Amino acid sequence: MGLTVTEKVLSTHVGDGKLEKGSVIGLRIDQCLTQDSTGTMAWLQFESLGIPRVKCETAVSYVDHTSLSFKGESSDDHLFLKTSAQKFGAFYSKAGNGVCHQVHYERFAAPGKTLLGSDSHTPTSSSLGMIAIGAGGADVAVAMGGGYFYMRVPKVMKINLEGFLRKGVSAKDVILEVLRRISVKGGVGYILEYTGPGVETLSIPERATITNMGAETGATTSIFPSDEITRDFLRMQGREREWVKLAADEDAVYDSEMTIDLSILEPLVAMPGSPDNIKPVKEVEGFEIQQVYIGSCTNGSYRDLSAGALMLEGRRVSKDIEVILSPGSRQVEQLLLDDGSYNTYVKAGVRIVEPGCHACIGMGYVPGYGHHSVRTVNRNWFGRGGSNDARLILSSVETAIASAIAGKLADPTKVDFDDFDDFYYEDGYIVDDSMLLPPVAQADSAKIEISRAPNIKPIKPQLPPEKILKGKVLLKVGDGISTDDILPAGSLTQHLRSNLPEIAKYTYYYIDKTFASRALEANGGFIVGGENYGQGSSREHAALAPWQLNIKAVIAKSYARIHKANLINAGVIPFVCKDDFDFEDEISINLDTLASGKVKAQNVTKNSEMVLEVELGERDYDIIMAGGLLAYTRQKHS
Ligand code: MIC
Ligand code: SF4
Repeated sequence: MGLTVTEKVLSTHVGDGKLEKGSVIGLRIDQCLTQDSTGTMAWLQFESLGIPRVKCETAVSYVDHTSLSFKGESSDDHLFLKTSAQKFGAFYSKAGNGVCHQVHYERFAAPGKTLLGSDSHTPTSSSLGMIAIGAGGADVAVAMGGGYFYMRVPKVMKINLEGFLRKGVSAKDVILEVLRRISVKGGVGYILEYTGPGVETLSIPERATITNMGAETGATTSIFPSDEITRDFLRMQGREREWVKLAADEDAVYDSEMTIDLSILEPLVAMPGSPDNIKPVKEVEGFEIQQVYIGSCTNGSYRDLSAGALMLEGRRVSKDIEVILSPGSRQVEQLLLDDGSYNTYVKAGVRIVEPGCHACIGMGYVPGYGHHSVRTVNRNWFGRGGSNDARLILSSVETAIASAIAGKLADPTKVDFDDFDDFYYEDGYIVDDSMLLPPVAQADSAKIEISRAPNIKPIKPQLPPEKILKGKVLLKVGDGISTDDILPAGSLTQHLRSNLPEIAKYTYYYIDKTFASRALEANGGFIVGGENYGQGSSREHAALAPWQLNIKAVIAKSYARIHKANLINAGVIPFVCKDDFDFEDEISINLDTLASGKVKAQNVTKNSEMVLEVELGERDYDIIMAGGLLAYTRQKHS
């Protein structure tokens, strides 16, 4: 039986367990990435493991989410990250060098390798035929220390691409079409593997847009084969020697399958509220907007931004709205400067900000009350753009630029513009790694002192759970709660990512401002949730903050993969129960039978009994019983 690309990469990296669908494996990780808002926790956790130097082939610590340092605490975080990278043997990508995923696929991603990153959009690098997975900081810390990454072997969904994209329709429309078909839950438990004749019509940046936003389907990751296009891209980055060919065998077997005919795709947008709230642009054409934001790890590439400049050639953006551009990386910025695209943007009236996450994570350019912003980013939950009252519409760069010109939602297929042609194809891209500091040699790293400003607080000890968990339902929420709902991002909290006691005060801030103080007062209790609890960002703060507030367990209908792992790593038990609990119900849960995956619980208020389930592997159970991943890892190595 032939193999999929997924199986080919996984099979060369299984260190523990058997590569069988549904069973738990320990995966060897070649590369790790962290970024500033999850990275401080990841590096604090790495440090507490007591390992003197990273053991994976390559570790990179990026600064991108807080690169503009709205608060001094962020500058302190950057220095902590820089000195930690120097102490422990990692690369350090300075503020302004770009968004982690864009820089990583330009400078490090390599076919056939594995990458674990403390950011949910880590799959961006899978565009080059690697298995790149997003995880919580604790898992990344363990992988940096040479430990395996444990996961259940996912199923593989074949996405067969046929035909080629028409002008004005782009890779973003492909992933929006996938989301339209399978929703924000449809990828859970899967790796999405792209194949078919349409693959060779897509450049690496286009593939990266697709694997980036595959995260929004809940998939473990997405992957493209490694072909001549991959080789060309690596050659243009001066890294051709890292190329290997990877393709699925003719008789490879997939668990499910869909076909997308690129030729008949039309421009799509995700209307406010969820990345799967998809509408064809032609149905919402003329919709009033106040802002357009172009950039992010989804659409910040040279291909996208230079295509945007071609559309703006000889035109101006509407004077009724604001239009902002942020390139994905310093390399993209240099290419746009070099080929004259930057000039076009400035002349057209576009405001430009350095490469980074910015508006995507609510750090600046926060829209006003009820304002609509068309963005080329990947997420549009309420609250995501830094305000609960802003309304975000997700689109391709082409749709965003057409809308910027019109001053309202507009169809890019109606704009006449020149075809994108990669100006750098023959000679290669401008490669300047001067903002990417290489690891310090081991002999010198011993002298480096990690810089720790007062805002950087150590993590409190993880303690084993009591035999019986008692407390009240302190919060009851519905389906699709995202980690942005649990712990909002943006300027409200971004500077507090290294200070759990402080950031925990913002837990469920937009949903119930009293939650954090009530939890602290009650010395813990439970959260009751619905389906796909914890979808979205890998932010482990969304698990660590409730833990900091002494929440002992969550009882939900189902969980998103990364958040469930983060809860276990924090020692908070992710129970599943279809029964309903009411706010303030007093609950008592007996953990005696936890290892069996079923425990008895009493609803003391309603005088009823029920069974709570929890899907835990053997290692997960041991982690919970130790009080969390760090306590477990330390116990194991002592
Ligand atoms: C996001 O896009 O939600 C983030 C911000 O990049 C997060 C990480 C974080 O919370 O810092 C992610 O995607 O994991
Ligand atoms: Fe940054 Fe936005 Fe990408 Fe997250 S999704 S890494 S915030 S650009």
